[in-house]
Amino acid sequence: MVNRKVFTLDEFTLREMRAFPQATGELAGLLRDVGLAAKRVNVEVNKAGLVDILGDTGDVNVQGEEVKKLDAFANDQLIGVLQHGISCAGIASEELDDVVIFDNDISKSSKYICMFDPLDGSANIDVNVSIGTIFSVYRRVTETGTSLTIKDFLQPGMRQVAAGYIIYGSSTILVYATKRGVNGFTLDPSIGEFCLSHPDIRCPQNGKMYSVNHGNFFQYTDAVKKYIDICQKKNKTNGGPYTQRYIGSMVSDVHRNLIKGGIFMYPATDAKPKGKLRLLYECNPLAYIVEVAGGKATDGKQRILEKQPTELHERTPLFIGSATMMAELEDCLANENEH
Ligand code: AHM
Ligand code: MG
Repeated sequence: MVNRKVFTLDEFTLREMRAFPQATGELAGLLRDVGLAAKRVNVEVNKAGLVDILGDTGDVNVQGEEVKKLDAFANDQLIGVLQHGISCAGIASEELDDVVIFDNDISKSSKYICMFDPLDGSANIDVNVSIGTIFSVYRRVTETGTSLTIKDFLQPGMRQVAAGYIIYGSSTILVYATKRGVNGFTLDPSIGEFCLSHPDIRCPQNGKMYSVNHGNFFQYTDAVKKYIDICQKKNKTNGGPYTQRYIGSMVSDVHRNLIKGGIFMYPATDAKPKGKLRLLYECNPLAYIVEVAGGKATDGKQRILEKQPTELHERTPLFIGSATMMAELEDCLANENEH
């Protein structure tokens, strides 16, 4: 039997690069670096439950290394590969208060910056539920060769050059988008390569799943409650009632909805009037991916990708998913926004 050709992540990004004769390969290099960090994180995530069995509960493991929490480990891996790569001038992370500007000549002359949530859904680590890494790539706005400034990081999401995520789940998948499309690569553990498994992902226009934290229901606005009510009822046009799915790892909920069709919501609540999720490294990258795939993402009033960030760690309400479901939601929110 002749095996069909399977593209690895590297092959695929290099092939894509050929479409741009002026491309330098820096973006392909950056994606390869993120893929490398993801493989290392994957190894640690897969043995997360073994720490107790092996007795590594103290601060130092059997190799004499400090035992790190997985989110801190993921953060260090990403910074390590990007800092020592040739494509990234600096990073921002959910784990760090401030940006990290790479202060070596190669990094300074790189044209990209990267922002990430190293381990989204980290409350799920201890209970074997899927978690993920989310990342976002921008071209810097300051001159290459100079030091980055905060301006390089506070760019609206529509300026993203690429965005992606990795889910450490029943299998490990890396999905990334550029303006040319969204593609998914499943890790083949036998060869340690991400292989193209989901070419040209399109988000179904409609879906039957909605994802929201129902525990917060009484803190939502009337318009959001009204939409949830629609989700739970049968009506002629939508084929409802929809199915409720909420993992508590947004990256996994959004991935499922991207493949099967659906909507994910993290609205403002009384306790969190700006919502919970972070604009720069959670909402923007997922909004970019979902929009390139044909879906939509808003904060209830404005397109997520058009929001001008003012702070590195700012939060925003998020509504994201299949275009028809988003239109149905926007109908409910329209009245509220008029008042
Ligand atoms: P994290 O980055 O600290 O993991 O927080 C983000 C997560 C999302 O993945 C998830 O959708 C949400 O928080 C769940 O929050 P809640 O328990 O309030 O519903
Ligand atoms: Mg997160």
